[in-house]
Amino acid sequence: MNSEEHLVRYKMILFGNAAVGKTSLLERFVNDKFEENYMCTLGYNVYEKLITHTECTISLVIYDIGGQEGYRDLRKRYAQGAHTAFIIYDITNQDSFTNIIKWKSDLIEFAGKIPFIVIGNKMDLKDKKQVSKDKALTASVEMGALAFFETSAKTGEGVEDAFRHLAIKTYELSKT
Ligand SMILES: Nc1nc2c(ncn2[C@@H]2O[C@H](COP(=O)(O)OP(=O)(O)OP(=O)(O)O)[C@@H](O)[C@H]2O)c(=O)[nH]1
Ligand SMILES: [Mg+2]
Repeated sequence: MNSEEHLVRYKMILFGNAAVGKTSLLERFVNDKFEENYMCTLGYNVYEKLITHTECTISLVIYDIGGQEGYRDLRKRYAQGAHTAFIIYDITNQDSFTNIIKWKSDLIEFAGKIPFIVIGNKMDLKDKKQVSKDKALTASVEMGALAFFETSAKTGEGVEDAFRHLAIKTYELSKT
């Protein structure tokens, strides 16, 4: 069987504080674009991207929901039935890192115990870095994340790797 014949579809959600770069990561990954001006996501948007793996093609259907507190009910609704997730912070914003614990508990409450990866975004802003890689890696392991990646939606560094890693790991876990 070749990979096109075997299509697997996963619903993915992105959790993290407002302005950490959820929409920017998706725009880079799906459309290879980057926008400097911040436009907070009003409600939600849905993206789809195919990932080719040796055994199958994985379709990621990705829900990008605004990170503001007021969207909690919307997040709860759209997180239902999700198979996999990113929990994202901004490496230049300590508060966004402190909150990843809260995002993980929302994830479990809304979607159950699904696989997730922790992402430290905006790695291009090295001069403004507030959260060390070591600290974030330790926290990710303690939280039970599948992996930890630093990314830049601006330069594209790490973005493709992070999405691919999550999609393939989610597929491998579904076989066990
Ligand atoms: N330098 C830099 N800026 C980034 C990066 N990712 C996002 N930004 C900027 O950060 C701001 C917020 O990005 P968004 O992608 O809108 O953030 P969001 O998490 O979707 O925010 P909400 O929709 O409000 O939840 C924008 O001004 C982006 O240009 C990055 O990797 N590097
Ligand atoms: Mg957004």
